Amino acid sequence: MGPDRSKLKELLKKAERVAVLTGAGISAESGVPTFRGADGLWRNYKVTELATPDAFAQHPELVWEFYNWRRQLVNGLTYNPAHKALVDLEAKVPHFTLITQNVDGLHLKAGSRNVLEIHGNLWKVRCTRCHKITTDMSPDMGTLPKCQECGGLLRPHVVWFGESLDYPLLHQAMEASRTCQVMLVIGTSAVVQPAASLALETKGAGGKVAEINVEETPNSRMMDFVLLGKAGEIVPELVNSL
Ligand code: BV8
Ligand code: ZN
Repeated sequence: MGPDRSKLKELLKKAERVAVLTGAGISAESGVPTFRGADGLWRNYKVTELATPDAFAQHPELVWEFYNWRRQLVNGLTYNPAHKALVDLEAKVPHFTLITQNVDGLHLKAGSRNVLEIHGNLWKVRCTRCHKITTDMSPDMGTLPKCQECGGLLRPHVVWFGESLDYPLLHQAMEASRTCQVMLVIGTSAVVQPAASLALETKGAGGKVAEINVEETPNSRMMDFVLLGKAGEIVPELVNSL
């Protein structure tokens, strides 16, 4: 284990408060395609244009096809050793917060408890008329699913580009970032805001930040530790040695 990792291990051992931020890269080894991996495209549609309120307003069937495709894909997959190791880390640290950009639900499936799904969850739907939020695990919701309560059109309960995050959740994520001694940033390209700025909150408050990724990102130069490699290998090795 290099000098960097042993120093990070010492910090994690002593830390009262730890925060973790994850992105699509932590689910890559489970078979969930990353956004960058697919060049940000689905059927030649840019995801940043498809996952928007405008696209849903104009083409709700197409947007539902996109989310049903992801439901069917994720439905057949499960968590990997990196997700599992974070469950173990949560048990070893007095105050632990897991902030995820992923909507695949694999952290909760692995058994993580204090999880902030700041971009929502693929398995939840919200009525566009009465705003009722329900969990529906069906791999295919059909083209234009309707609300059981009021018959209104349902939409995926995820945060689309151009939409604000749920404020109480974002506030919790900011608080956890500002008050932790160590933040692990795992498998994210650090492009999408405001998630990409959470590590800055930790640094600004005097905490240490460590990036775990198969490659460098725009945030690497501001990191205290950069551990290059697969999350499924590095995270279990780091946590099991604590
Ligand atoms: C908002 C849910 C108020 C839906 C998602 C400031 C500047 C510029 C733009 C903006 C700005 N502020 C706001 C914006 C606009 C926008 C934004 O950031 N745009 C980007 C494209 C520039 N932000 C918003 O719209 C946010 N809302 O700010 O509201 C507002 C509104 C308008 C204007 C101003 C303010 C809402 C953002 C949330 C959007 N919803 N998801 C869905 O999933 O369908 S974002 C979605 O994309 C994910 O949740 C995630 O956040 C992002 C993808 O990023 P990653 O998860 O990092 O995945 P990626 O594939 O990119 O990278 C994978 C990484 O893993 C890579 O680094 C790779 O090397 C690594 N990796 C791969 N394999 C492994 C690995 N690492 C380790 N191990 C491996 N095995
Ligand atoms: Zn309704």
